[in-house]
Amino acid sequence: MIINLNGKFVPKEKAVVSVFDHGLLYGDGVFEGIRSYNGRVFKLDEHLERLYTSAKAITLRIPVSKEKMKAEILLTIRKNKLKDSYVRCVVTRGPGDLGLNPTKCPKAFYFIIASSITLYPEKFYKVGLPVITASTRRNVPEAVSPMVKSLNYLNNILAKLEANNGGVLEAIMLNREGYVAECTADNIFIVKKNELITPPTYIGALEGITRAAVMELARDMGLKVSEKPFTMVDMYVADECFLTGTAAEVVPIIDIDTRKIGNGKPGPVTKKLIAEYRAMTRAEGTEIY
Ligand code: PXG
Repeated sequence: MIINLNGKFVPKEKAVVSVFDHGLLYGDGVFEGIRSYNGRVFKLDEHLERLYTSAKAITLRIPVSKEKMKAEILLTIRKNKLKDSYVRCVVTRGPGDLGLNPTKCPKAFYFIIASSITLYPEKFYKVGLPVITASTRRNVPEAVSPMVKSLNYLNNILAKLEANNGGVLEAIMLNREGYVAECTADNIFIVKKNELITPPTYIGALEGITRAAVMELARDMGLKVSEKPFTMVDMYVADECFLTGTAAEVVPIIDIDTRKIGNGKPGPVTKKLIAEYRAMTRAEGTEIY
C-alpha cells in the first residue's frame, strides 16, 4: 500500500506522522471518507467542497488548492492500482509545540490513504440491522458545528462503545433536547406513510453526502422528503428506518432498543433506495484512469 504523505508517495510502513502534530495532540484537523466504484470516484467534488468548508470553519489553511487535492486523490488511487476503493483524506493543523495554540503550527499537513473498507456484512443489507439508542448525547452544534467533519470523534466513539456493549453494530444518538440526531458515523432516516424524514442538520447531524443523494433519489421516486426534528417515539412507530453513509451506503434498521420497526423486516422504500443508490454509485463519478 502506497500512502500520499503531504504530496510524497511512501510505503505504508514509512507513512508516519509527527508526535507533535496537532491532529494527534488535539484532534485539530478535518477529514473526508470517500469511495470509488468500478474506476470512478463517487461525489468527489462534493467531498472536496465539504473538506475545504470544514477547514475554513476552523481557519485551517489547506496547503494545496482544491484542484491539486483532487489530482492527488486520483493519483493516490492510481498508485495503488485500485478501482473500488475507500479513500481517507486527512488534513491536520500540522506539527507545532506542546500547547494548543494553532498559530504555533506553521503549516497544515495532509495525507491520503487509498484502501478498501469492510462494510457491514452483506446479510444486514438483506435482513436489516438492530441498533440501540445511546445514552451519550451528540455534541451540541454551538460547541463544534456538525458542519465541520473534524478529527474529534470521541463523542461518536463513546456512543459506538455503547453499541458494542449492547451487542449491536450501531447506535443512534440524540441531541441535548432529546431529538434524534444521527448514528455514530451515518445519517438516519424514517419512512412514515409516503414521507421520508431526516433530522435537519441544526439538530446536530453532519450534512451527509449520501444523505443528499438519497433525498434526491427519494424525490425522483415521488416521495415527500422532509427535514424535520423527530423523537425516539417517532422512530419506534415509523414504517421503516435506515441509515446512510459513504462507507455503509443505505442500511435498513429493523430493531431499535429491542423494539421492532414496522414488521421487523426491511421495508419497500428502503429496499428500493438501496437498489437505486447502488445503481447511482455505479453510474456516475470522476474517472480515475
Ligand atoms: N454522520 C457522521 C458523524 C459521519 O462521520 C456521516 C454522518 C455520513 O456522511 P456521508 O457524507 O459519508 O454520507 C458521517 C460520515 C469511517 C467513516 O471511517 C466515517 C464517515 C464516512 C466514511 C467513513 O468511520 N463519516
